[in-house]
Amino acid sequence: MVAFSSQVFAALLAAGVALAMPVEEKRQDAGCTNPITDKESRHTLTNPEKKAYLDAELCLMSKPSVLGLRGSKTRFDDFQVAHALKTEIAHFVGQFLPFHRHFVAAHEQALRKECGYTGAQPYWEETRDAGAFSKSVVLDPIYGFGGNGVGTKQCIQDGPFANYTNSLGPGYLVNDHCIERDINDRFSTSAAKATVDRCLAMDSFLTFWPCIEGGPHGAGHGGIGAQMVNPVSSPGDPVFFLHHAWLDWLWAKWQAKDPIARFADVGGNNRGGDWLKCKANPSFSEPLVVGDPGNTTTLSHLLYLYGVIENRTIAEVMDTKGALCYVYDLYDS
Ligand SMILES: [Cu+2]
Repeated sequence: MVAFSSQVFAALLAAGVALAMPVEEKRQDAGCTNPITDKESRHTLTNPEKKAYLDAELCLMSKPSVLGLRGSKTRFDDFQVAHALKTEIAHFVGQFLPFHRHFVAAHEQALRKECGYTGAQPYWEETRDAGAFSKSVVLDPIYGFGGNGVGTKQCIQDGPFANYTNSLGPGYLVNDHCIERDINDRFSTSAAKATVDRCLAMDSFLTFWPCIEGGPHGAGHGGIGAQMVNPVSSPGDPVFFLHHAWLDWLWAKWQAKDPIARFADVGGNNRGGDWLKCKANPSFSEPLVVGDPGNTTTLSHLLYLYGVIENRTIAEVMDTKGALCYVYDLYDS
């Protein structure tokens, strides 16, 4: 198995084979009788709601790491490192969408339980900004994530996260650095309505998932650039979670077209026990019990998250109104 690198990722993007990631809003009672409704960040959230989310993220960044994973200094870093540890087994495989659904929900749950956040997970409907990420209100310096990186280090200069020091990245490096961006409006065109609609028209998970991972996923990563284009360390830029919540919203929209069939529709290649045994770096190994150690991803696959949150099977996250307990407004766009 060839390890990912930012160069490989950039090459894939250049070839139009972008990686995918999701976004959303959600949850919180055991029987899911009162799910949280996730909202579109750009148009639906009020400015005080946007600020509440950003403040909660700053809170996570101010808390010490509780997991002690490699290179992690803060609670925010815990998520970035867990994603790094998952990189090679959660991308370009059948668990891509389920894993990122679980991962974004875990981050939201930390905002709620550890930082008193009471809102929902915002998603960034990137179609509205396709080809013009540089002008998006999501990158507003007051009510957004701040703007582009500047200079040779590509450090963001404004917004709430301008002074945050990432301790991991690029890639697997343990290395203090700023949050970097290198916005590329051309790459962001993969978020265009025509591209998204083509994916939503697919009739099976085996065609829908690669379409999302290859087009819209790459739009957010390549369009924001720098930190975000690195498949390992991209969650070091907090906009990652709005990007992946959007992909999650798209998956939920696709599932809602035929819920009985699509809440059970998963598949694709898998990296199970045999592959994990071969991993060169034991510090990145997962337990060999992953639920489905074969070569095909099944509903039994365990979405192992290194203690960031309780592990779930894919079956448990297929319907957002299940264990994760959140819903979306699945409007047409
Ligand atoms: Cu990812």
